Amino acid sequence: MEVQKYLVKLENSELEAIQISNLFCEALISLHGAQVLKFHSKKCNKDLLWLSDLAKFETGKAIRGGIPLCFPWFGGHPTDANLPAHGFARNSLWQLKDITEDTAGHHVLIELTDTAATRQLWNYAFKLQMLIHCGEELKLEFKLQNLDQHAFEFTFAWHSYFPVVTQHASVLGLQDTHYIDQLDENKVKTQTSQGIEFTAETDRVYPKTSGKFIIQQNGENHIQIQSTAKSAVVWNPWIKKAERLADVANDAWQEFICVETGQIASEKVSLDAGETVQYQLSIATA
Ligand code: TA6
Repeated sequence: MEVQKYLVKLENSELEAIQISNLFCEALISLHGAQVLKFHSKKCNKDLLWLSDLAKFETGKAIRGGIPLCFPWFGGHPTDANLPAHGFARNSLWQLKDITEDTAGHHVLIELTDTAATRQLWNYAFKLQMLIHCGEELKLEFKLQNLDQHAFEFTFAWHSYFPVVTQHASVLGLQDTHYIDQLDENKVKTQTSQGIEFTAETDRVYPKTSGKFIIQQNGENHIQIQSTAKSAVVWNPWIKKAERLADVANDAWQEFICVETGQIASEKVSLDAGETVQYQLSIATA
């Protein structure tokens, strides 16, 4: 595996990333967090991911944009508020294991295994692999092995940021599902409308969904999302929360929405010792 030619340094940072360019796409993948930061589809000359202009590339800190991985818990830790929001995977340095190229594009394998640092936060032995396919579509595979003597439970999400004009965007595919409104005392509500439009801060966890969604822009199909994971989250910070986020420009709330997919809330996963579980996500122009 000859990988040096793909490695670049992130802007104003010592952190390394993998730069991919092929017939189908340009992509940038940070080894910190195994995070796809950029994906440009050449077929329709479109960026499929949003990355904040104020994103910081610092060890141990989450990068704002692209596809951060929330693992082994989504949101705040269920019992200890001192632990990092969304777990430690997105704040950890992963190991590059392989980069292959074929007629379908490039395939990048990155791995995270337990360390003394992760065991301080979550005391289990595991191997987590992310296989990232950069071709006509962007495909991610999450493969988790329980290497511990004990079963463990986890929640996770690909916390994907998509470029839109927020006030003219809508999300299709969640009609008639239930969601937890994280901005209204976690009340459980029903998604009655066909599309989700954005007129204020929006932060909804949908535990059980089809895993198939379309982001529309001005009523036209823009990006399609398909996941084998059951849960979804729809988030936009809107004006006030964006002002409180140091790595989001004050007016940048209108540049993106998050449509996240994973296993969250009632859909948390229990994995027996020695067992393996996999999930897939694909993102493409609609
Ligand atoms: O996307 C849902 C969410 O849990 C929101 O509540 C908001 O906190 C967002 O994630 C971003 O979290 P972060 O820790 O990346 O700032």
